[in-house]
Amino acid sequence: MQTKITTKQPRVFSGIQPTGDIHLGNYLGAVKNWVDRQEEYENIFCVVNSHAITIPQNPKILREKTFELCAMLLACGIDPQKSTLFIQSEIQEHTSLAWLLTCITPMGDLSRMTQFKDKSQKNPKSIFAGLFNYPNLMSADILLYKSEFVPVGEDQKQHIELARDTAMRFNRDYGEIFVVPQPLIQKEGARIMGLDDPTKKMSKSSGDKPNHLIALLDSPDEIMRKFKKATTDSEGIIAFDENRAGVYNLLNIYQCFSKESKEEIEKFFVGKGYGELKTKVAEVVIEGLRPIRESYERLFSDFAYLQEILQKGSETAREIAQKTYQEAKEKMGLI
Ligand code: AQP
Repeated sequence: MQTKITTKQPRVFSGIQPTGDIHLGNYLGAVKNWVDRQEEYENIFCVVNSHAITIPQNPKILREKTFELCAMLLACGIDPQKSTLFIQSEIQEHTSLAWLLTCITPMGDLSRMTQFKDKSQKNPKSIFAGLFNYPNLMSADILLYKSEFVPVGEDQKQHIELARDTAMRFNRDYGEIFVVPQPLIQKEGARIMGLDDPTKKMSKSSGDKPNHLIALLDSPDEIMRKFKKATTDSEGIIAFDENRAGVYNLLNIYQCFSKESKEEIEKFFVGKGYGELKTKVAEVVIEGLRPIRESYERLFSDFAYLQEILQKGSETAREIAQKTYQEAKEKMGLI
């Protein structure tokens, strides 16, 4: 039997790393869904800076990016009246619980994680144990809050499956305390691909390639320029065909912003060329991101307000996290 918690609404937890510039993939795959569904859930969102250091970071930049990302989440529409927002390293129970979970997670399970394989290939000279153990920290993030749902992009599905296995293993071997979480993955936007190479997911860590990603703070001119350079194909037909990754990715992005059906979109583009497709996609993205860019400037300049929200967020989160960690620690026989 799964542990149930009695709140009015089901609880969601999700996080995002301050590893670079938040991009369209992060927004459409995760953050937009957090924002749009705030009314339905009890929401806990976290800037996961302890995850960021699984790849070497410049400490000064990491600090700046952490606060920038907090401001960006508010600019995207995270409402502090409806959601708890905090910075992961402010709550030590995340790393403490991660250790307990590390002690019950088979090495074989961790070595199957595709993110570990991808990221270690990208950084072959700096593969540290933290990167290997990343999924246990993520399980701790989720399980600490007894979250029922975890809204993420498709790339995180495997990690959530691991968190589920870990929760079930702990509950079976030490006693029922954890809720077994479920991923919440939207169909549209779940996997936004790089504009330069639509066979690879859009990723912050590929942000050094000039036309790979659209950052939420890119200027309208930059957005237009990057879309105009997006890789397509030579077929010349504008249709939702998953086998034609470049055009499919552009249409997918268009749909996320325009909210029209696939049929309406295909009808609209009948007889039009790729040049017009790219311009139209860029236009809906520019308009969709405009309010975010404007709010961000305002929010980032009010550091006292930002700190107040994060302080309150930490207090709320800490109360829940301490209680769960204490339960887990006792179950495992730690003094
Ligand atoms: N391309 C994507 N399409 C849809 N969703 C995506 N997400 C990431 N990339 C895409 C979702 O964004 C949320 C936050 O991700 P993260 O920052 O915690 O880590 P990540 O998944 O590793 O994202 P990046 O951009 O690829 O960062 P780096 O390069 O630093 O690893 C998650 O819900 C994720 O699914």
